Formats: sequence, C-alpha cells, structure tokens
Amino acid sequence: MQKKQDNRDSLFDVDRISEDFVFNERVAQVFDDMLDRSIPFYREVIHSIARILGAALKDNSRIVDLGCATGATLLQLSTLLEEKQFHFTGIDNSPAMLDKARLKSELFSKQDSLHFLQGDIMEVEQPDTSAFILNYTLQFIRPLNREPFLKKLYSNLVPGGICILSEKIISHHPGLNRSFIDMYHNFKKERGYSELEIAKKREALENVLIPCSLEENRSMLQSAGFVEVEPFFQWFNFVSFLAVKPLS
Ligand code: GEK
Repeated sequence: MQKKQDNRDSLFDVDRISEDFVFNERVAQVFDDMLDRSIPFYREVIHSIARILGAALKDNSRIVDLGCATGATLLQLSTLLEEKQFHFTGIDNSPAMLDKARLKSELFSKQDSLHFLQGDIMEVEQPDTSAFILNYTLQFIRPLNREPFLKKLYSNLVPGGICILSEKIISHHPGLNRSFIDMYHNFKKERGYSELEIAKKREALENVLIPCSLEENRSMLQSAGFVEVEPFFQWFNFVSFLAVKPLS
C-alpha cells in the first residue's frame, strides 16, 4: 500500500522493505520529525550549545556545522544567538538535506546569516573557524578516519576555538550497554515508534552508524590536540562533549 507523503517519520513502517540507511529525499522529508523522536533531548542539547558559544565566542565569529542535515541546529542557534551576529555555515553531502535546509532558512528569513555548502566533511577546509559542531555525524565516518579528521578540524580552529561533539555511544560493560539500549528503545516507543520500526531502523543502521564509547571519543579529541575535553550532556547512550583548543 502506498502511503500519503507527510512529514512524520514512517520510513520503517511495516510495508517498507529493509535496506541500508541512506540520507536521501525520503529521509530528508521526515528528518525533523525523526530528530525530535529519535535523539533524546535534541533541542535541549542545542540550547546548551547556544549557551557555550554565546559565552565563549566574540561577536561575528565563524561557526561551522558539519553534517548539518536540514539545518535544524543552525536555525535554532541563529535564533538564540541573534545579537552575536555569528556567521554560520552548514556542510553536508546530501543534496536532499541541503534543499530542505535552504528552504527553511528562507522561510525563517535567515538566508543572510546561514550558508549551506554541499561537500564531504572529510575534505573540509575552513581556516579561522571559531567553532565546529559535529552533532551525531562523526558516528557515520569510518572509525579509522575519525582521529585524523578531528586533527584537521583542530588545525582549522582559531586559538581558543571550540569543537562540540555529540554522539551515540556504546558501553564496554555488556550489561549496562544492553540496558542503555533498552532505555533508548523505550524512549522511541514512548514517541510512537513500533517495536518493528525500531528493529528495522536498527538493522538498517547496523553497518552505517558505528558508535564508540565515551572514553574512546574523549581520547580521540585529546589525541587530536584538544586539552580541555568534558562531556556537558549525557543521556544513557548519547553524549555531547565540549573540547577547547588552547590559546597558545
Ligand atoms: C543535526 N547534525 O540536526 N560528509 C558530509 N555529510 C555527511 C557525511 C560526510 N562524509 N557523512 C554523513 N553526513 C544534524 C544531524 S545526521 C544524524 C546529523 C543522523 C551527513 C548526512 O548526510 C546527514 O545529514 C548527517 O551527516 C547525519 O543535529 O541522521 O543520525
């Protein structure tokens, strides 16, 4: 049965066939609903990022969101931090996501402060950036490439610059890992996803989203050069870090 296209995430509803997860047109259409129902405290994390950036960065600083998807983070940040006149750039390799991001930034009259570029974040060259945001994106990069990539971001940051890293994580304690995953599945069920949808999405993400542990993410950031590294948010198997490049 063909379903009416709307903005509610029903990608893994019963009548859909299983396939690996890709950031295509169908995903972009329902992505904002997916974010709110699949990422615990998504909006609150962005609020906390706004507090960090607002306190740490000078007016007119450059902020780059890597894997910006439909621009939800940048739209919220640009609204919360309007008076700081930051320059926001979002980079993503999915044209469907960027179409949606550009459309939304026009709808909210933000096209002067938000810029979106299509490209592979691995190739990023954004010297003099004051903050990089990697919200739930590093987990899609091949694990072996993550540390060299973070090193590159570090070298593109100004002294005192910031890297925000939010990731889904695993625990190396099997019992806790299982129970955190169960907590997360309950979170999704409470938001209207069925058991079958949750299982199918999990399967589709199996070889696409590869989570590391909190310690592994922290040590990757430190090996990249960041000295001050602390989580500022954690909800079971989701964590957000603040990493700061030293001033000298
Ligand atoms: C948010 N940060 O709203 N180059 C560019 N983009 C990429 C690459 C790559 N190599 N790999 C993946 N992406 C967003 C959510 S979603 C998270 C980020 C999720 C992009 C991909 O196209 C997608 O838009 C995004 O990274 C990941 O907070 O879907 O779980």
